Amino acid sequence: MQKNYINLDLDPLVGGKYMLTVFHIVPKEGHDLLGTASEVASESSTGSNLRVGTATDFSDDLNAIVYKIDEEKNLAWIAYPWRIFDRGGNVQNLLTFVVGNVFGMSDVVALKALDCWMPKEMLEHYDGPSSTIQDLKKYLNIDGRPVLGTIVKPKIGLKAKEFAEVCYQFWSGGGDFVKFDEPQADQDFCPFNDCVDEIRLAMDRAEEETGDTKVMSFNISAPDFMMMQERGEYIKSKMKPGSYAFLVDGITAGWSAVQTARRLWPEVFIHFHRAGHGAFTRKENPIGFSVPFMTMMGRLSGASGMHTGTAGIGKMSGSKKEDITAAHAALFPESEGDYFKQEWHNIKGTCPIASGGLNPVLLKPYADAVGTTDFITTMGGGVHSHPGGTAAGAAALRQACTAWEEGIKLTEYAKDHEELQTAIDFYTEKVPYTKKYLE
Ligand code: CAP
Ligand code: MG
Repeated sequence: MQKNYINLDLDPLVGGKYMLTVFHIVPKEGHDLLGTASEVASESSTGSNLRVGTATDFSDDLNAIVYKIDEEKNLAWIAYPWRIFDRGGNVQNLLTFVVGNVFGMSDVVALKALDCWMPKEMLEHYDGPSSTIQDLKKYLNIDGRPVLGTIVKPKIGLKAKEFAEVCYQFWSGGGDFVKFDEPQADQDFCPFNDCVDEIRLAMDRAEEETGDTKVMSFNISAPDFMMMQERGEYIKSKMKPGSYAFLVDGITAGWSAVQTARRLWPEVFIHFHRAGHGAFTRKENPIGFSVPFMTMMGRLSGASGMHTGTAGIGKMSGSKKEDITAAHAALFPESEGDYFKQEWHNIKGTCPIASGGLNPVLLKPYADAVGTTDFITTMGGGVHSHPGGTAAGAAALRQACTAWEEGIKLTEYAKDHEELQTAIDFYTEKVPYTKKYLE
């Protein structure tokens, strides 16, 4: 028990001094919750496992403080003087404190950051998004509906011309937005610059034929930030302004990669892919952080859009409640978590990106669940496996969206929209979880 890290009478809102967090904590056998929480607070702020003689009154005032516990639910509320975090809006440093070493502590058998709250005084030091879903929709001339996207599949293995052809097919079928899959980068069989060049040709062709603007989300994640910058600048040199987004694998490339992209290119939509997040967020994992907590950090880091799951509808794990909480934490000016209500003040919204085992039949259930049209959906298998091919898959997606916008039952609307009818027949058979959503 480290008493210097406990104050159950603390007013956590005093003077906007603290970032507030709530953790699920299960102490190891024979340890109590309050004592263990104080060890977590110590290790994640100023302390160690022993009181050091070198501590000063000033350093003690920077201690994280356990200010509330719930022994029934194994919850502990910890207040962090946000002044301890690296100046200049560094999300990586914040995470190194709050969800860093503590994950390795032998005192705990479970430790998960569930929610957080940040005062206005703190938020003013962080970037948040610059380019937003509103900018993207303005470029795409979209109003009142989500951005309809796909991921080039197979996940890897297409040559540059083949890759671009998939983009062309989706765009020509009526799709708005294509993304690189999360590991697509600069492979020898699909050199990055060649891929960019071919995609520009494919986009010009699709725009010419459809009369619509299109967007490509290029994965610029790279072995170092210099190369990431090189890739981004090459795209800028070849693509029309507004026609591209930069995808960053925010967990594997890192939070600073996201912030670097946000700061190098404030005019570009920064697409935060969260591949790897399951190691922290899955409910089976006792150590980590929740999807809403992670998403709030993504918004703080300046992501314009971030994958937030499919609200229990698609192929990935993730509960409806948690994914919708995360989507709202990303987007809304005021979001309600399980433990805190966050006002985002100067921080613009990050749009939810719904992806993972979706197909045109599943657009409506997600759109109804998330309660906004300011989201992007990306369907890979659910478009490129369409019996009519990618363009037909895109057409089915557009038709499903129109049906939803006009409040027409999908099966009704499909009667005179053959790509959608084919999609319904195909996906209800091939993707069992689809059937229960069919109206
Ligand atoms: C989806 C996807 C996305 C995941 C990401 C994939 O493809 O491209 O990366 O959905 O998951 O590689 O699986 P499909 P999340 O549409 O073919 O499933 O959005 O949950 O981070
Ligand atoms: Mg993917």
